[in-house]
Amino acid sequence: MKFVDEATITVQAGKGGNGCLSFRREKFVAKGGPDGGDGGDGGSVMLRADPDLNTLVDYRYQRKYKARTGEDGKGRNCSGRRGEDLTLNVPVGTTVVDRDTGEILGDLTEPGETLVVAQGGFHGLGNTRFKSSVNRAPRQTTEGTPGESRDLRLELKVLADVGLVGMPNAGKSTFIRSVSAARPKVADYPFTTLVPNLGVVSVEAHRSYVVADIPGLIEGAAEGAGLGIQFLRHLVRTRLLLHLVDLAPWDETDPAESVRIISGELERFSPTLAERERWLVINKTDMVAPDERDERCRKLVEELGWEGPVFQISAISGEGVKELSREVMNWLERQRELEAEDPEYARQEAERRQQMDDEARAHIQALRDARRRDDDDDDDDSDDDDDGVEVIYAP
Ligand SMILES: Nc1nc2c(ncn2[C@@H]2O[C@H](COP(=O)(O)OP(=O)(O)OP(=O)(O)O)[C@@H](O)[C@H]2O)c(=O)[nH]1
Ligand SMILES: [Mg+2]
Repeated sequence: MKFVDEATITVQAGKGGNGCLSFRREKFVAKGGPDGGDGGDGGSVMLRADPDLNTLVDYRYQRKYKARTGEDGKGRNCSGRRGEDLTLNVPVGTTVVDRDTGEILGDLTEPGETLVVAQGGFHGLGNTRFKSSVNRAPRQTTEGTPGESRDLRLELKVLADVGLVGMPNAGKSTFIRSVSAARPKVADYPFTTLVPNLGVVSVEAHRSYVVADIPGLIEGAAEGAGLGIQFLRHLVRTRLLLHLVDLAPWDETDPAESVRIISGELERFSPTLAERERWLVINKTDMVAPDERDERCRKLVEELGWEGPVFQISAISGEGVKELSREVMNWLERQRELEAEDPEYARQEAERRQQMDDEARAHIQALRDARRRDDDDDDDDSDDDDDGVEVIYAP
């Protein structure tokens, strides 16, 4: 299934049914009273987080969604039937943004969670409702109100505790294969991984965490080079980043330099993300003679002035992998405890996440705008993205 982490759709709720104007007509009853029923409410459009979905691909093909209109009221005081709601299933981890206002309408992070994204119209009243002692034959009714309509952007961010970052070929996918049952492709060329992969790492029974392997980053990624940085947004929900670096790259590039490049890209993408807990994981230690390993790693750490935790592993042989995995588990558990025990800490953490999310969204939007400006230079009739919506730029 194609992994798609962004889609734009239009949702339109149903209009409310109109109230009915009607009078009772019966044999031998000269003036029957009013009997016009109310209309039915219009159907709403809702989104529901479905744990069995992991892509927004369906929303790339169909973009317009409409809920049913409420039925008009009828005579004999019959109310119209309400319009059926339309429920759209989206993957857990989908954020819903109103494209016109930029407002975040909601974040569907729990399986089964639902969110009304377009409220159905309210029903109109039939003339029965207007009967009073002074007006026994009211001719008044009201119309159903229109349903809400919205342009939405759906953004999927995978839910993982740990994110892997690093240059292409650093061994991120090999690492996730060695710690979990996930089987992403591994190859000796850059950009093997094109979409995020998730792996569940079981440290022991009932102790597990989720790790996300995202495509490699290169210098200039924050400005769109390589596969760009839109994948970085998947990291904003993680708590811990593992920064993988190849200790002995075949092209003899300097490992310290590649660590710095990635740090720079993270910083440009989201300063808050760059400040998150990040551990240096020096990979491919098997490529260096045992008596040189420690010394080369020490030099690397010293050159970087790295102050956080450092691990040496060989993702391919599995050396050091279990130890790292256990440390990750312990750290995550401590973190969860802290959040559970200290409401102030939990509040700050939520704030940091929000900050990362805002920075990520602003950065991606800026890139999108820049791309659009480039397109406009080439072609004056160009549309917004590829969804056929015409954009009018404010002067
Ligand atoms: N010798 C050795 N080779 C490794 C190790 N880890 C990964 N490799 C090799 O390095 C190459 C790249 O590994 P991947 O896991 O695909 O790297 P990646 O970081 O996922 O790369 P992208 O998906 O392109 O970003 C493959 O040929 C792996 O077999 C290791 O610990 N030792
Ligand atoms: Mg990979």
